[in-house]
Amino acid sequence: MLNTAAKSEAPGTEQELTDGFHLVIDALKLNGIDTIYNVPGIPITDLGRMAQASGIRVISFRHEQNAGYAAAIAGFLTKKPGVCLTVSAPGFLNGLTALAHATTNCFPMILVSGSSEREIVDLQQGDYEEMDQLAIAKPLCKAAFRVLHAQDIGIGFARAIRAAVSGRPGGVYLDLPAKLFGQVMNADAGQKSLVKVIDAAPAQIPAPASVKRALDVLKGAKKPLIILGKGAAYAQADEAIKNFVEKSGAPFLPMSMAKGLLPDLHPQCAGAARSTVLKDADVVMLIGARLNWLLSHGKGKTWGEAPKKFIQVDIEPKEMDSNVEIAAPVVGDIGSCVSAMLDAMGNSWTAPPADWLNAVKTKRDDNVAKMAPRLMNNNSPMDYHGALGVLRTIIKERPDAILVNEGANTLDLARGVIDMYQPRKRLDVGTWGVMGIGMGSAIAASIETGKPVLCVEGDSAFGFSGMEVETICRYNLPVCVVIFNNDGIYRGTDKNSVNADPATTVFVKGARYDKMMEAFGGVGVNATSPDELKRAVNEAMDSGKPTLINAVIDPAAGSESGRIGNLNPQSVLAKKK
Ligand code: ADP
Ligand code: TPW
Ligand code: MG
Repeated sequence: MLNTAAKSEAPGTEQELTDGFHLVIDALKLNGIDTIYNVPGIPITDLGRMAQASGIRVISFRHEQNAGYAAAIAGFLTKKPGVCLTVSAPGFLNGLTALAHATTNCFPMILVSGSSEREIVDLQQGDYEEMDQLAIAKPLCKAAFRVLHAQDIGIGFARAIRAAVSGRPGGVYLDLPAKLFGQVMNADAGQKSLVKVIDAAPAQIPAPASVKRALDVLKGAKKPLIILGKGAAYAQADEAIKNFVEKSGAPFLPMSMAKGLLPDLHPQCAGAARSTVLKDADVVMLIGARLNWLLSHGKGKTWGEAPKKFIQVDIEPKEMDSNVEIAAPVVGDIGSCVSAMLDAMGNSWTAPPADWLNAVKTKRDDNVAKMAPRLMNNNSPMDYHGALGVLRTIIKERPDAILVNEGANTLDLARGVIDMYQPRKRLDVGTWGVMGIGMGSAIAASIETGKPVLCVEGDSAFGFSGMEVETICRYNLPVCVVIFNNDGIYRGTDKNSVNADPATTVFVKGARYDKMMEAFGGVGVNATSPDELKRAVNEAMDSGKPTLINAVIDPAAGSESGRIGNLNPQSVLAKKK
C-alpha cells in the first residue's frame, strides 16, 4: 500500500501527496527489502523512524562500519542486497569500508547515504558535512547513483538493486541529497514512478560447449580436485553442488566460507589434506572461488611441480585467466552451470583412480589423528587447541548455529579445527582479512536467519566492533561472543625495550571483556579452562541470552600473523629477535 504524506491545502485542488521519505520506503518495500542497518542523524533520522513505523526492520548501530558489515553479510546470506543507511560525510565514510569490502567479496549491498546540498557542495562553500560522496564512492563499488528528483526514486532504487545482485554481485552506492526527502509530488504519480525489479539476478546459462570442455578435462584427470568458494555458498544451489561433487567422486576442498556446503566430515572432503591436494592434483575445478592470494595465485610452491589444468566455474568472464591459464572456463551462474554439468555427466561417470583417493584419505586421516589429542587438553590458561576443541564439539552438537570468526591465530586455527555441517554457517573476514566484521556479521546473521550465533573473536579483532555489544543487548539477540583473550595481537608477550610505553602489539593484561556485556545487561563470564568455557557456551546457546565469554588464552600460545606470517615484509636492518 502506498504511503501518503499529506493532502494539498488549496481549495479545489485537493489531491493526495507523497514525498521523498515515503517514496524511498515504498521503493524498498515494493522490492522486498524488509531490513535496514542504520545509524541515524541529519538528514536521515526521520527516514529511519518512518521506515520502522511502516514495518521495515530498522536496526540501529553504534558505528556505520558495523552497520555496513551487517548489510554486506545480509547480502551474502539472503541473495538480496543488504541495505546500510548513513548520514553524510563522516557517516558515509564510516560506511564506505564496508561497501568496498562487499564489492571485494562479491556480496550484494547498497550503501544509502544522505548528502548535503549539491549547489553548495559543488561550489565548495562549506555546507554542513560537505563532501562529494558520489565521486568518492565510485571507485570502491560496482555502481554509484544519485537521485535528485522524487520522481526518480523508483528508478534509482531499481538500478541500485539490479546492479548489486546481477552478474557478479557487489556493493552499490546510492546518494540521496537532503532536499530530496522533502520533495512533494502527487501520490498517484509517485506510486506509478516506483519500479518493481523483475528477475533482478537472471539465470546465466553456460554455453553447452563450455560444459562439455570442462567435463572432458575433468574426465581426463588422474588426480582431480574440486575447490568450492564462497561464490558457491552464495549461489544457494546446495543440492546441485552436493550431487555434482558426489557424482564426480573427486576430493573437494572448501574455502573458508564455503565450509559446510558439503559437511567437513564428508568422505570426499580434503580439508585436512589441503597441502597434499593442492600440490599433487592434476586437474583443479574452481567453483565460485578465485585464484587470488588465498590460493597462492594458482602457482608457486603451494601448487607443486606437476603441470595442472584448471577448470573455472564463475559468473564473471573477466575472472578467467586472471592468474594462470584456465583450460576450461565455464561462465554462468553456479546453479545453472553445476546443473548443466550434472546432466551432461550422464549415468556412467567413472570415479577417479583409487590410488589418488586413497592417498588423500590417508593424509587426511593422519592429520586428523595428529590433531586429536591437542584438542582434548584441559590446560589453564588455555591454549588455542584446548579452547577450540570445546567449540568444535559445540558446533557439532548445534550444526544449525552460525559461526562468526575473526582474528589471526583465532581465525586460522578455528577455521581448521571447527568442522561445519551446513551451508552458509561460517562467516568470517573474507577476501581482505578484515578485522572488525565480527559484531556486524553476528547481528545480521541473527536478524536475517533467526538462528543462534557463536562468535569466536581474537581480542584485537573484537576491539574493532566491540561497542556493538550494546546493540546485541538492545535487540536482545541470541549471540554468544567468545573472546580469545591472549592480551594482544598475535601474542601478548612483546616487550618494548626502549621506554615505558607498552609494545605495539600488546593490550592491558588480564582485561575482562566480559564486564562490557554486563554493562548493558547481558551475561558476562570469565572462563579460564576448556571445561569452564564449555559450560558457559552451552548455557548461552541454551538460554539465547546475549553473552560474552572472556576466554583466557596463554599470551605465549599464538604465532605472528597466525598462518600468514610469511606475508610480512622483512627489514634487512632490523635485528632479528
Ligand atoms: P573464496 O574467497 O571463497 O575463494 P572468492 O570470493 O574468491 O571465494 O570467489 C567468489 C567467486 O564467486 C567470484 O569470482 C564471483 O564472481 C563468483 N560468484 C559469486 N556468485 C556467483 C554465482 N551466483 N554464480 C557464479 N559465480 C558466482
Ligand atoms: C581493518 C591487521 C590482522 S589480524 C589482527 C590485526 C590487527 C589482530 C590479531 O589479533 P587477535 O587474534 O584478533 O587478538 P590472535 O588470536 O592472533 O591474538 N586492521 C584491519 N584489518 C586487519 N587485518 C588488520 C588491521 C590484523
Ligand atoms: Mg589476541
